[in-house]
Amino acid sequence: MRLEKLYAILDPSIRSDLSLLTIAGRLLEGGARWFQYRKKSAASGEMLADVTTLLRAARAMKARVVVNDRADVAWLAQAHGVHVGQSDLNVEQVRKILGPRKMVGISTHGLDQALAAANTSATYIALGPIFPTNTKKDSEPVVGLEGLREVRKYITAPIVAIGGITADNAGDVIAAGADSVAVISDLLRAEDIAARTRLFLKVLGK
Ligand code: TZP
Ligand code: MG
Repeated sequence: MRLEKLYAILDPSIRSDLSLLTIAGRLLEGGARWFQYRKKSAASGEMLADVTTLLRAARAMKARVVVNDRADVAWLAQAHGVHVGQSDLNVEQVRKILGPRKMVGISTHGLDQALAAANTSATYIALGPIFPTNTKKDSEPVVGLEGLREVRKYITAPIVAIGGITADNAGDVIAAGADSVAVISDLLRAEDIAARTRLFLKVLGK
């Protein structure tokens, strides 16, 4: 499965002045075509409604939506996949629910976890935080570009780098071996989200 170079993480808590659909619309306008819905505080019913709305907008632009954590919500909404962390349902459990064709991604924080993930049917392996970030309060120690290079040596599966990635450092992250970059704050906090998205895609060579 070919992955987009930019993975926009839709965490609406970052931009409480804008609706989820407004944020998604601006990202789509800027050219983003791969999203993760991540709303830690939402009740299940709200998540399903959000993902359904998001999918309608995304599908019109041939964009994909992955749901953080929740295979039940992803299945009911017929989203494109699920992203799990180290303590969530594991990749094969999610795959049992979603089937072989959906995307299942997993967060890893270093070489050991990335190697373990490479032995699963994960569609992509997220690695991070690459740089310090304030967005995830309980984040693991920084992996760094050096850590990313090391993981790249051993892993052929697509690597999605995450954590502290900006339009300024995204080029270095790709040069260090990432296939894609996952971004929250540098996209969502931008005054002009569509313009920031365009800048990212330019830096990423898209
Ligand atoms: N996982 C590792 S770092 C992180 C997540 C969800 C947060 C990334 O956010 P930002 O704002 O792009 O640093
Ligand atoms: Mg999780």
